[in-house]
Amino acid sequence: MINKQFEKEAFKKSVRDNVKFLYRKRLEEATQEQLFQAVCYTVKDVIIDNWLESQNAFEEQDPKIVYYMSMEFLMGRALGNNLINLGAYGEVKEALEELGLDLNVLEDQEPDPALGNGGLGRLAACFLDSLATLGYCAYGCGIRYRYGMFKQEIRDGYQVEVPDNWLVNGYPFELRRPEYAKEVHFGGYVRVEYDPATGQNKFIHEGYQAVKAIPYDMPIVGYKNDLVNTLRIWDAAAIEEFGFDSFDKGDYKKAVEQENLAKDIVNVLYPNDNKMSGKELRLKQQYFFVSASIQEAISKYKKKHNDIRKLHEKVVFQMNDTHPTMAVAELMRILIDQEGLGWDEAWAVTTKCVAYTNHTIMSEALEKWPIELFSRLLPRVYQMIEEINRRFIIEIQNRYPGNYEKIKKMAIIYDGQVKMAHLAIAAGFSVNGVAKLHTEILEKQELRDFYEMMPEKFNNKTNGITQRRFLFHGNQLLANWVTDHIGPDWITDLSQMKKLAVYADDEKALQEFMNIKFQNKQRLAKYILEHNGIEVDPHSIFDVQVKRLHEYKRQLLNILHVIYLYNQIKTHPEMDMYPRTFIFGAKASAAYARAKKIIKLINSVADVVNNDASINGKIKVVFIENYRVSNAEMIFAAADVSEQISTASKEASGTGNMKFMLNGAPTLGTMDGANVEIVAEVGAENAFIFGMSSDQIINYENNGGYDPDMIYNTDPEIRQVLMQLINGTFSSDTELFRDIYDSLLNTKNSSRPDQYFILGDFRSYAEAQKKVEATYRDEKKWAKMALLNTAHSGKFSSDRTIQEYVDDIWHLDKVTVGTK
Ligand code: GL9
Repeated sequence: MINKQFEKEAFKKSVRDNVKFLYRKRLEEATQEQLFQAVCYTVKDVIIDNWLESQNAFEEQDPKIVYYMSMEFLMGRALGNNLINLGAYGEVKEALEELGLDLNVLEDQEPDPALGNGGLGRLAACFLDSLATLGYCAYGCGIRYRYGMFKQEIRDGYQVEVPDNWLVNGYPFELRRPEYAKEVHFGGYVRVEYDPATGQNKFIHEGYQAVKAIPYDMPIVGYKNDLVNTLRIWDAAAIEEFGFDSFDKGDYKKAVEQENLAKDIVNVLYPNDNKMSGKELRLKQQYFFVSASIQEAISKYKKKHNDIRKLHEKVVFQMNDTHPTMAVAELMRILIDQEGLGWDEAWAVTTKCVAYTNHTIMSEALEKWPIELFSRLLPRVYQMIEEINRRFIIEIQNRYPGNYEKIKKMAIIYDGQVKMAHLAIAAGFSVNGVAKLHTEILEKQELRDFYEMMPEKFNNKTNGITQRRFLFHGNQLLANWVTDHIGPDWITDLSQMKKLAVYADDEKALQEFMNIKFQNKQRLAKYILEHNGIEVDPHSIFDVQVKRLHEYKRQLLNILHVIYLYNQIKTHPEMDMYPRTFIFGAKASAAYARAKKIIKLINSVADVVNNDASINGKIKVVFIENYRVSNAEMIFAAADVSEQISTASKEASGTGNMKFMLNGAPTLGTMDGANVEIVAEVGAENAFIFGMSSDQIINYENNGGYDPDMIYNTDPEIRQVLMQLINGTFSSDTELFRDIYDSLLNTKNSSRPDQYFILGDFRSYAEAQKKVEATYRDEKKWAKMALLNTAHSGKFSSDRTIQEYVDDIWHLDKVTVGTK
């Protein structure tokens, strides 16, 4: 570490001083939480120097900047990650030990900044890490939710949502930047005024409610390159002195309204996964951060450049899903109303500045806003969209004369709704999916008409993950082992991992590899005992499914299979089954009743199975409470089997699958999302693949013909499992799981029986599970498979993904900070 602050003695003194000045205490008197804060402030001092230097470098080198616009950034804890990226983790750990402090305990004091739901938000966080590490200038743009993702408690087997007040003790790494505050306007009306000077109409937005957007900056530390980028998340406040027009002065009621509006906007993250909420407040949140971020990007640009027509040479906005896609219209509004460009000029700039990433084909996730709501809340922005739509329809007509079907399918405004994806595609210069299969499905199915009309916009960027958090930090034993064998280059070049393949038949290496896995399993077992009160055997197979709870991810298939295995042991007590621990972790959206019922089912099955002495502990079921980034790091490290069992075509990519692979857990999965590419990298012989293909699924969906009742009627073992949902086996209330039962069959209550093909894939899944067990019994074979998964995970670094975005979409310039 080059920074003098990390000289051990200076570091120790700084920690002591911080404890003294922040809390008026001596080190020995401080609580762990206070010590955590003190250490963070010391680390922040180091970061601040690099942060300032990075700003200087950006000033001097004037690189093109990407603004990654996202409603969600699921950052995970910062302390450990910052130390790793500063290259100071070991030294700080040592210095703290000399002070009698344990870095791990301090790290555990940090709340997870959970400003995201799952994969989409975590992807944004991995991207920021890679952008800084690769030396690009990037801003994450988002919202500083007062309450992030709820904390999940399990009470009596049910999920209970508890508010996540992550800011109670203050968050040490953030910086408030009131000097960069912006105003954002809602409601009101647009007055048209003829301007005789130009002979043009002017559009004046009046009678609006104004909110002040105040940015908070979080440092994004690049790996050992002294570069520090910024995650800029916006807080909302009422307008006090500035911007209040005289008409409003002294209007108490209005002042209170504005106060409340501000509080509401940033109050809470919507806990939805792959589903749009359709709430007015959500639309406000979107516009709030989009408008503030674009204003900021433009004012930054104008400090150095005077021709707004060349904005695209220095600025690109990446829209993370449809959530920020009103950026298209907001940029048009600013360019026209504030910068004075004509429509065509503004359009030429906008369409070179904005790019869109699609993250799902789930139709309930596609954002469509009623025009009534949209035009009332954002009247001027809505006018922009109307005009974009009018011109887009002309284009469609020119291209497909007389084909009104095309207009119906592609228009931005249709049936009284604004279709955000259509807006993004019409204006964006790039549209990308997040895995090969996903992009193909977009092109052939979901966005087919758009692809046919503008194929040049479409491209794939297979997701990735940062190895700095998900191996170096989360699995330090394996990280050190890898470095001992192939050197440290993998930390910034994951393709190096393939060098491990030479150890695939080296017994000593395999033993060490599995021994590390065992130690990680012990660590997780300890966590499970402490947090769930369940004792699990680290010698058993740790079979893990952790991800959001959603029907398409099919946790239900997994738990039904557990019931099936349980039945087998009960009917064949002599059966030789390798002990297995089925580990689940998942939050369900607070309003998703069936998903929450599946959590209850998992816990009810756990109750019965874990307490049945007659099965000799052969099966244990554990539902880990409050699955989040911090415990995820530990869980991936400890997994033997990675469950990636979504209905083919539904999981756009998945990123957990990559984290398991990196940590040496073979995939048990369907040919869905990035699983397809994982199998291509590691080889089919090193994964357990089952189930219908996405073509088969899509074919059933388009043509019917799938009949779960047929399976129910002809397969007595499956029938027995389903009957147990409603015959009191897992609950004395026989109605408790009726809805789940009904959802799988053609009953009077189900509109789309088994729409996720759980029964259809059941047998094939059970077969694959059998193969898992047989393979695991062959220790050497398993070890080799596990090691080869790590060895072939190189493609799935977000460093690779980001470099592809840079090469194909963003065209950023590398920045050097200091001498690095
Ligand atoms: C998601 C997809 O469902 C995942 O398959 C994908 O890996 C990620 C990142 O591209 O995006 N889209 C989406 O809405 N979510 C995803 O995880 N949901 C959440 O983030 C909760």
